[in-house]
Amino acid sequence: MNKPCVSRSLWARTVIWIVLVAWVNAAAVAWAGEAVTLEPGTDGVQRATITLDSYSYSPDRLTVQAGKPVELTLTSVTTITPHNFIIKELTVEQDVGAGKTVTVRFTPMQPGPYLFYCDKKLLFLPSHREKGMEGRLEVR
Ligand SMILES: [Cu+2]
Repeated sequence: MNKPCVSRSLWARTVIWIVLVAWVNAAAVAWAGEAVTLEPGTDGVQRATITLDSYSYSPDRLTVQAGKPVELTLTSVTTITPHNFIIKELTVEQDVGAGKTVTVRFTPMQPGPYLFYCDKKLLFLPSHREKGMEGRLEVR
């Protein structure tokens, strides 16, 4: 009578362990972010869609070519929290309301690394950027 119980509990523990390991690995992948290289379309525009969540951009590493227009579709998947998308050196600043999708267009002329981030914050709390809402645009 005891044996099946022991093996059942062992099995349950193994399943829980596997789920935990899978969950931790999935989280690690999310933290590592995603990198994409944009290819110009037939019209010469380099397009990508970025998903905004609290507090991340996905993908959060983009590589583009200098001198060609970049068009980013920014899609927020939050229900309440508003975000934005800022590249200070390129004078890009775009608000993205909760659950909204907006496009932002700019043409980077100067090769180099640029950071994009969200500077939203609640009064005394850290900004979204400080919570990790930051990405990198590599202009080549
Ligand atoms: Cu934000």
